[in-house]
Amino acid sequence: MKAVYTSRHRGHDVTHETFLGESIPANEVVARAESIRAALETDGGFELVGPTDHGRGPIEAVHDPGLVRFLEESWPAVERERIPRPALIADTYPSRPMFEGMSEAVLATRPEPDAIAGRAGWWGLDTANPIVAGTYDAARGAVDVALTTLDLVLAGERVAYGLCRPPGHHAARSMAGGYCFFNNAAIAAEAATRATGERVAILDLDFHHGNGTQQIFWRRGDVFYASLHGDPRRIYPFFLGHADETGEGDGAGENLNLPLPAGTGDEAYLEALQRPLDAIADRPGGLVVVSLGFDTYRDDPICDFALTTPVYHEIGRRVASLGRPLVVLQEGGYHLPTLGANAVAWLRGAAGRAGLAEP
Ligand code: Q9C
Ligand code: ZN
Repeated sequence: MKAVYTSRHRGHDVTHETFLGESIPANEVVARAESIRAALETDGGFELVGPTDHGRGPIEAVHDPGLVRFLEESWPAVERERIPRPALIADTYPSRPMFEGMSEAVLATRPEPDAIAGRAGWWGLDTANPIVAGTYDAARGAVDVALTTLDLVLAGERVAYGLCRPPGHHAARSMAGGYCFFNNAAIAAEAATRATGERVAILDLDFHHGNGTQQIFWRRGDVFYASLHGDPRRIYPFFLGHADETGEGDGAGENLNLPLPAGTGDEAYLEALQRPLDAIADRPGGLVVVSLGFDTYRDDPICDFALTTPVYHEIGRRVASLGRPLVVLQEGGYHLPTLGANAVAWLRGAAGRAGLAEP
C-alpha cells in the first residue's frame, strides 16, 4: 500500500497545550507521526511517498481565505508584536451570547481585530491549539499529503494512506481548533467530488466528533458524513455531534452522528460501525474518505473508549469490504507506544493482509 508522508509536519513542534486553564504537555506532538512512519517502514508492506504541492486553491475551495491568511500571518505577527510566549494560544473567543440581539447585517460588519491575540480567538475554537513558527507550513504539508493520497486513489489505487499531521476534522470553514488547522479530509473530499463528479462519503472513525467536517458539508447533498464518537454531552467538542444533527437543505439526511458511551469496547464499536457502513453502501457514489483516529484505543490518555489493537484490523477489513476506493487520512490518537501497531493493524486489514499477533 502506498503511504504519503512529509517531514514538514515536524515544524509544528508544540510542547504545551492549555487544559482547563493550565498549561500541560501537548498531546498532539511530532512523535505521533514519526512513530506511525517508523511502524510502516518496519512492516515492509508500505511504500512511503512524498506529497506534491497542490497550492492554496483546494484549501480555499473549503476554507475562508481569511483563515488561511491568519494562519500564514500568525507567527510573523507574534514576532512583530513581541508576544512573550513560545506559542500563540488565544484566550478570548467570540462567544455567541456576546452578539445576542444583533442582526445578521450588523454582525457581518464586525471587523476582525488587528492584534494577533484577538485574531487567534476570532479564527479559533479552543485553547488546546498552539501555533508556532512552523505550524502554517506543517498544516499546508498535511493538506498536500491528503490531496496526494487522493491522487493515488484517482490513479487507480484501491486504498492509499495519508499520514496527515496536524490532523483536520475539527477545522471548520472559518475556524481552527482541536489540534486542527486545515480540514485535510474535507479538502480531499471536495477535490474528489470535483475530480469525479460523483458523490463522496466521509467515514469519521476518530474518537471525537468531526465538527469541522460536519459544518463544511452540512448543506451538501453530494457529500455524506458519518461519525462514531464519544458523546458530546461529556466529550470535546461538547457543542456538536448529537444524533439529531442530520443536515439541512440539500444535505438533509446526509449527516449521521452516532454518539457512544464511555467504555465502548470492541464488540459494541463493531456493532455501531454497521450503520454507517450500510448507509454508505446504500448510497450511490464512489470514493470514501476515512478520517482515521486511534484515540478510540483503550489506553488513550485523553479519551474513554476501550478498543484493542486486533479490532483495528477487523475495522479496516470491514471498511474495505465496502468495495469502494479508500482515501485513508490520519486524524488523532495520542497513546504513543501503540500508535504504530494500531495503524499497521488497520491498514493491513484494509489491504486484505493478515493481522499480527499482539505484542
Ligand atoms: N485534555 C483530535 O483528536 N481537547 N483532536 C482536549 C484534553 C481537544 C482532539 C482536552 C481535543 C482535540 C484530532
Ligand atoms: Zn480525536
